[in-house]
Amino acid sequence: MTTFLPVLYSFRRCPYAMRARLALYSAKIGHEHREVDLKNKPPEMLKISPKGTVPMLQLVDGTALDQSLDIMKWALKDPFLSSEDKELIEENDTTFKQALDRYKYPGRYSEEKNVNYRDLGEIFLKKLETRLRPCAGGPTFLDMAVFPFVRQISKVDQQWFEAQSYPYLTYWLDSITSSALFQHVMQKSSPWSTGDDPITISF
Ligand SMILES: N[C@@H](CCC(=O)N[C@@H](CS)C(=O)NCC(=O)O)C(=O)O
Repeated sequence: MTTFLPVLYSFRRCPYAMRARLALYSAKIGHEHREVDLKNKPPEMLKISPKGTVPMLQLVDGTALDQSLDIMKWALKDPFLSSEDKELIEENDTTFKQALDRYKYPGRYSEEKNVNYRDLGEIFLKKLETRLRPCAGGPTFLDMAVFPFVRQISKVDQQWFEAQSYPYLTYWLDSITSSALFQHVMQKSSPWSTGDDPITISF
């Protein structure tokens, strides 16, 4: 018998795809995983979502969700988000992400002279330090939405990050990084192409 499942087009290291996978796996939503080679995107994906970004979740009715936050909301059944959480996610996806990219890849973007992008990123980290705590019931929507990006900045220069005073943020990062959920989400797979055996994620 053929079972139809949503299909997730993903890229292991993409922080947007990571947050979508965290939500799908924590909500235990069975799906087919298709790893995408971003330099050679599958035509099946481009056909239903021509903008060609990952993550993209194709629902069983054919609808394409091509924004990571929409995938998270769908997986977590439109959870209530406080205005504070919404603002933090918005800041993560705009000013923090811009600073992160410019700090991580100096020279790749148009950068303003004399701007220290790591310092700019720290404005957000300082807010998170007062806000985030590991949650006994597993990561919250906010945790999953910002974690992949905070993890990235902590790894650009790990020695520097560890020398800063972010005790709560560090504890929060470690608790998610060492979780079974995160290990599951970060499993490796080869890029998918037409005709490959499906990789089914089931719970
Ligand atoms: N706003 C999108 C952004 C997704 C995005 O930019 N993903 C990157 C990979 S991390 C991508 O697919 N870029 C297209 C490419 O590299 O060709 C979302 O939240 O899902």
